[in-house]
Amino acid sequence: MKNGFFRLVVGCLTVSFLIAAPSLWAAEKKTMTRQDDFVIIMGSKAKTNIGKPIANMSLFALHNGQAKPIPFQIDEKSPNGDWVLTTAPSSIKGLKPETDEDNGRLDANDQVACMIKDSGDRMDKNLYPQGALAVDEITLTDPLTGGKAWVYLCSFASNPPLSNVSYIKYNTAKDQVETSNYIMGFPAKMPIAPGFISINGSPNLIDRMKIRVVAHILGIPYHINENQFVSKLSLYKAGPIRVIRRTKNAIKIFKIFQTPSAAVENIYYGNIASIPIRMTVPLNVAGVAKMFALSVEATGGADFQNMQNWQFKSNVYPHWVTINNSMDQAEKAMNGKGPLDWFCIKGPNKAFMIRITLDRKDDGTPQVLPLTTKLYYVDDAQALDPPEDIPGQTPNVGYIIDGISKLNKGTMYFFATLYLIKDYNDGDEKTYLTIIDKPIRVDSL
Ligand SMILES: [Ca+2]
Ligand SMILES: [Ca+2]
Ligand SMILES: [Ca+2]
Repeated sequence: MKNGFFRLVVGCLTVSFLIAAPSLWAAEKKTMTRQDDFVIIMGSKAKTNIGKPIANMSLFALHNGQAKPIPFQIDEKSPNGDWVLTTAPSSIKGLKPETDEDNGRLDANDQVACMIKDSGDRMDKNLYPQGALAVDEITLTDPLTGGKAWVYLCSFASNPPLSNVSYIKYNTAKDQVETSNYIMGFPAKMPIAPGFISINGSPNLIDRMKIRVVAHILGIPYHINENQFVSKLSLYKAGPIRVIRRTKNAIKIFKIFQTPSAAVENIYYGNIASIPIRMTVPLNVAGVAKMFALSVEATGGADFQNMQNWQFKSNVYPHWVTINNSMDQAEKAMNGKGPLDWFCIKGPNKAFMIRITLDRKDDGTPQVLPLTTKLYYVDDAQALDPPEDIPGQTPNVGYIIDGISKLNKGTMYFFATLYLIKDYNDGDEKTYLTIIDKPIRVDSL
């Protein structure tokens, strides 16, 4: 009797352990607290789905015990690493949409994009979406806190279940991207740079983006400004997570000579605009510089408007100064300080942050360039800075880049990232800086 009771208890314990084990596994909850990052999963990480048609895929996350499709998109890159852009703007004739060489199948260099806020708990296999033929479990880890979350890339026979949520819209008629955080429009004359930025309902904050270069050759100064850019809109790819938009750009020098045109793809998310630039320096500038006594100083940034009484801070002087059409002692002192990593301008319920990254390649590996950055800051409506559309600098903020004449031959990477922040609270820039500094780790089996 006693023995029988004992056996019964042990039996029950074993049975309840067997039942508990899978549910304990499934109960591995999301501990990731990051909200603002986008996540890029390389095709190479989706080993079960690789080679399958992208049109049959969907991305899932587990919320409240249920697997649900989340917003995502898959963007292809060609074997040589160029974006495959599938749509031509209706305003432009003669552009041929592109296809990847595998004709729409997932391969190693294609990218699955989603937002970290949509990730979920870990999913037990018995909760995998019905009809899924292949599932890749992707683990996302915050390297700062160890917080974890999961998403699941799934292939179906056809008609994959999709989320109907979208974070961004590309209005091709206006050449404008629209999100709940911001609207950014591009002038037909110079579609590479925004001429209109509204954050969280603000009026247009941009006079124009400015690029000013002064080169001295044998002591003679040459000036280049953004009016000498010849920029043309090209193909794009739009999805619920991001818009990849290509322009083709050349620079006119001395009104007669035009550089070869280079394709630039800017990537717009719901809260971030990413401007990666890959430049190939065709010759050893340092050698030429010595021969021709060449020195080059470039300033790139934005001349703003409609920012009266907004506040400004940057890593070179991390205290708020006020934009009020006058340069106080602190503003004068910080102007010209470096190295400049980021600056942030805040207004009521919103902020605009810009960061330039020169110290890494597009895959995140370190890059060493002889370039230095300094803050350019002028808050003065009387100080004209032509060519401009709104006279005066209210404020005009940017990066002074030095050392261009020391560049060596080769390929270099240069990223500008714009953060368009809705409901900004003082100190939020820290969480936006971690997006690049401590990127979310993406792992798969
Ligand atoms: Ca590819
Ligand atoms: Ca492909
Ligand atoms: Ca101006």
